[in-house]
Amino acid sequence: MSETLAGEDDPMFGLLRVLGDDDRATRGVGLDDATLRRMYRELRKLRLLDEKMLLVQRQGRIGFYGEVKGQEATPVATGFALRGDDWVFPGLREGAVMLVRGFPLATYLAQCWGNALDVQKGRQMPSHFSGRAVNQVSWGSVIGPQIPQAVGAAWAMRKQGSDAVAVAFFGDGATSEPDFHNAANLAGVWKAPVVLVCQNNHWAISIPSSQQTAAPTFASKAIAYGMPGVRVDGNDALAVFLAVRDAAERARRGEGPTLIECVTYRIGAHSSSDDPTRYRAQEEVDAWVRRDPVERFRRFLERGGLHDDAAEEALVASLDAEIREAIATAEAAPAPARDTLFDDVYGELPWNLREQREALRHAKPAPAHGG
Ligand SMILES: Cc1ncc(C[n+]2csc(CCOP(=O)(O)OP(=O)(O)O)c2C)c(N)n1
Ligand SMILES: [Mg+2]
Repeated sequence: MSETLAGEDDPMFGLLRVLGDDDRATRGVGLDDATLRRMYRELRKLRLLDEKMLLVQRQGRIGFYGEVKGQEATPVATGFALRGDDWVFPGLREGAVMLVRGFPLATYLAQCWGNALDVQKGRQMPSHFSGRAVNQVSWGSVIGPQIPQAVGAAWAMRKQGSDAVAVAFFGDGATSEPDFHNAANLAGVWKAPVVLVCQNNHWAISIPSSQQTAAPTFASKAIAYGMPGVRVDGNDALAVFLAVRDAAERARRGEGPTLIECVTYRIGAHSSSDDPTRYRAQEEVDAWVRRDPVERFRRFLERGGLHDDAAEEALVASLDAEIREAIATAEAAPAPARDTLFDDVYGELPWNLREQREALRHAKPAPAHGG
């Protein structure tokens, strides 16, 4: 990660960093102390949330969970860099941008249970978060379609006279999908107000990023589409904040898209269904644990006198209580009303579905799970 490449003065080949090797900031980013502390709170919250939700999954209380462990800096920093009217199109691990932008935690987590508190009414796979209230569409299970969707949304906003921008997140693996190329090409040609953020976490399930492309960096793919590319230390929340904020401002000014590569690492498994010990070495994981984005940010705050052990203890206790309460609230919600099955697809329900809805209304309730 810290290795820069030939032509390192070029942002596509260098590595934008704010935190130095000693975890002190090498430049200002224009955030006050209270905001820096809030940023750390969000980073720590995501880490604790993953730990607890993985246990919930292992206890069989939800069917699936996708961790962001090791990659928290990008969703958190992006949440701080965007404006409320911007739109977010996540890849596989950026649901939590929603939390940073004010979406309630219990409602967010209810998505994992697919119950009545879930804004998606139980229609998505667990962990595929979304929230219209904070302009965030759902994760898709399919790799790539969110990228052209973001470009289209960005272009539509521009046509409507808004200066809001769209952000598309996607993994290193997704850059091999046709959708990435179609979207990046169109974004370049149209100068769409979109920020394309590639989370290069070094793995696409069991395929290492070295087998994903022959290009020297993912950021350098920007050349082909006529847009700037920026390679960023994705485990440095302040660097990601700068990169996303600058790219968003550029897009707002009508200067078009930017491709940002966040160089990071998936410390956890691909998902709760994966066993990464089958395909990667523990030494590699350990090397990245030493560059943990949450711990680096903590040390940065400590070096600046903004945090200490007592503050950490209080923070963890407060987050622990907040998360426990949100999980309890989310899990306690009842199943979605059966009628909701027929909502949201048709403006006017066709006769056959009206018949089915009536039949369901008069049917006996299904036996409870396991009954
Ligand atoms: C079109 C498509 N192909 C394959 C898959 C199976 N699949 C799910 S996640 C994944 C890897 C994605 O890797 P990357 O884009 O790097 O994202 P990451 O999981 O590392 O965040 C694959 C191949 C899929 N869901 N959709
Ligand atoms: Mg990946």
